[in-house]
Amino acid sequence: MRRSHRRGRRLVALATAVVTLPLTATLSQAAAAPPAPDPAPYALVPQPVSQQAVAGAGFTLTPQTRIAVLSRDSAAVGVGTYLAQLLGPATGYNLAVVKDDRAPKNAIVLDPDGPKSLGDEGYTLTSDERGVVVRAHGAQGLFRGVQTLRQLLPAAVESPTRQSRAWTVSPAKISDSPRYEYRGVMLDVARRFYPVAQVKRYIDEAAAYKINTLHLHLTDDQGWRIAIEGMPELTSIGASTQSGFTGGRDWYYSAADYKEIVSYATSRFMTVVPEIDGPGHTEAALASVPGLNCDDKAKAPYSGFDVGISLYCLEDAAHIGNTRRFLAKVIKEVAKLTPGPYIHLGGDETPDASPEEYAAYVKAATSATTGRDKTVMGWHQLGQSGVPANSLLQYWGEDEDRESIGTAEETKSIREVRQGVAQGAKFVMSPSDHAYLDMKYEVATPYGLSWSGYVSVQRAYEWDPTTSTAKPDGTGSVVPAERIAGVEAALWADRAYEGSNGLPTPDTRWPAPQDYADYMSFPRLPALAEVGWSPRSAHDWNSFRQRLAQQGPRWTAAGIGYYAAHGIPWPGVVKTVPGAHSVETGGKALDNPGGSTTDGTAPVLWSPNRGPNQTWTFAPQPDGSYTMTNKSSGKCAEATGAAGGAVVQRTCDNQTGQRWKITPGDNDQYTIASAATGLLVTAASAANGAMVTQQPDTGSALQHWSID
Ligand code: TNX
Repeated sequence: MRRSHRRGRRLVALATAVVTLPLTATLSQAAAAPPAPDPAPYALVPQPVSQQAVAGAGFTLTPQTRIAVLSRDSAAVGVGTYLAQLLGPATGYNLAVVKDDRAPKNAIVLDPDGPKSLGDEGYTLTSDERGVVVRAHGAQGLFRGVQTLRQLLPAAVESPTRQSRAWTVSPAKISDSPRYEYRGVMLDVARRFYPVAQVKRYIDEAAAYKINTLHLHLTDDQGWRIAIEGMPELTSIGASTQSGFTGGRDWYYSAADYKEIVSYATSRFMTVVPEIDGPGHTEAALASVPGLNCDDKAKAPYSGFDVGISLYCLEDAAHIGNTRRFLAKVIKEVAKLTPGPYIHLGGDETPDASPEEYAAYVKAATSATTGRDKTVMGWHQLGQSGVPANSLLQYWGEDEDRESIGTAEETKSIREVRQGVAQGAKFVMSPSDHAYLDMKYEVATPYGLSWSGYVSVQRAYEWDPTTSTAKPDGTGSVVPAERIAGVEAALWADRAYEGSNGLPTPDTRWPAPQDYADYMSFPRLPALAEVGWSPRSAHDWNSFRQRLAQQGPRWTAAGIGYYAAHGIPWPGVVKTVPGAHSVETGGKALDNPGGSTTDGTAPVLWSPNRGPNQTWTFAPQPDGSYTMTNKSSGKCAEATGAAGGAVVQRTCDNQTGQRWKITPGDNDQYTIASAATGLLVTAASAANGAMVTQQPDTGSALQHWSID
């Protein structure tokens, strides 16, 4: 990775003579700078625990290359077959998978009899001219290692059609294992129904980044998506709606469909966690089963966009009994179809439930679950009522909750987490302001919501499970580190339509669920996958963005409609300083507060959203400097006074006080110096609201800005 940084800087420095500054090197420009010897020309996501340089050319596949599985174990042989199928379309090779071959030559060797110390998912991978060896303790570790092997091949290997080129595996020596055992992604198939084929495709996309759990949000107000024996209304009525759609006939998974999803997931070493949400988010059940309502009348099927609107009737013993019998039947059937250990019981957003009603639900749902030998999973709200000690709670609070920790006014979320911890529960971290894939990336994102802020790729990456329930300074975690089972990205689908800054109109465009999923998940799902897999010590945004950029061509080859987010040096994309940009340091953007149009207003730092008040147009001046005009105000950034003077906005006058010299540095970042004072634009801190002044060059990171 080091090389590409250096290469970028060199080229940018050369280019300062001309007015157009490339922010990233293009492939043709790269040829101009002779590359230094490169220990790791490949870019892996998630970053492995360790990788060593290996000299030499790497292993080139031929049609005769064999996939040699050093075992007769059917699961291990299955990984071999999977690998052959993965490599087949693009290479055009029909690679032979051989069992128990003891002296393989010209082979990719898969050895499932590696040391137990590798754990269930760890592996080692060595590749050189002679071949490739992936070693693990069992088939699952081989499967994870094969995902790494994929990324050592050219991006074109992901193409579904034959590409004629050499297929060389980069030389490498890798040793790897996950940080967390639970690395999940949730699909909201209740608000938008994903046909089986689209779920399978998503499983493959997620497995490529070593995600090992698929949480299916099967029921919500807008739809019930799983057939339950003996209750045909749940699907004939409850599955006839989606958010924004009515009149469906087959918007649910039959038992056979669900089994097909589960077995496909199993073949990708992924556990399916089915969620039956309650006691809220139950309008579809209430529309199907009259006795779940207090007036014993079925509700009308719901296709709207609200949350927190529904509740099972838990007011009296008779209705509690109805709910209990209903849940017992549903959970029995779901447990029967689910080989994985968990049933997710929801528990979120029940504004109208009294503590007694909520507790009645939790009691009914948890006893139905443990009665079928399944482990209870649920949103962290379940902590407010008695849950079994081995329960797994999913935390979805945000940075604001962290600010309340240890104060007299801890938020409800933090109090519920404390209760869950006291009961012995473990936790999966899905902080909504980092891990919710339905949050918009930025103001202009066509789908999604922003109630938890904008979740840029950097925000999806820059967090840590051990501090998601800690104070802002990282101390005092409410969940002890040993109770953290892992992380989960959640792709809700409330607003899976274009133009979702408002509610849909007759002209609204509805993307196929898979297009929505691709766009919202890539590149953020790989960011979250790295948070869950890679050691904390490997966590580094600059390294990640360089490696992530190299995944882009893989997604293009695979037909994944990803969002080419700003801030990532996608290969072949040339960025220039002239034009409109977000100007960022410390993960925060230069922001004209409230889009002020007043002369003298000082921009501050704020969470990036790429809205007009965070958009600055750089216009080149004859002396090589730039003016910076804010898009919301049309005013120019101006230096006031000497050292320590604020940067303010003022009506553009084209004087030197409004001209800025842009100088490239490391990591595609720049210093911005006043042409009048020579001082650098400097942020006081990386906090929201931090002042921005001019200061002498101190080398501080808060004097280095990305202009993207
Ligand atoms: C909150 S967070 C929900 C979902 C919505 C989501 C939209 C949580 C457990 N529930 O019902 O789909 O926000 O972002």
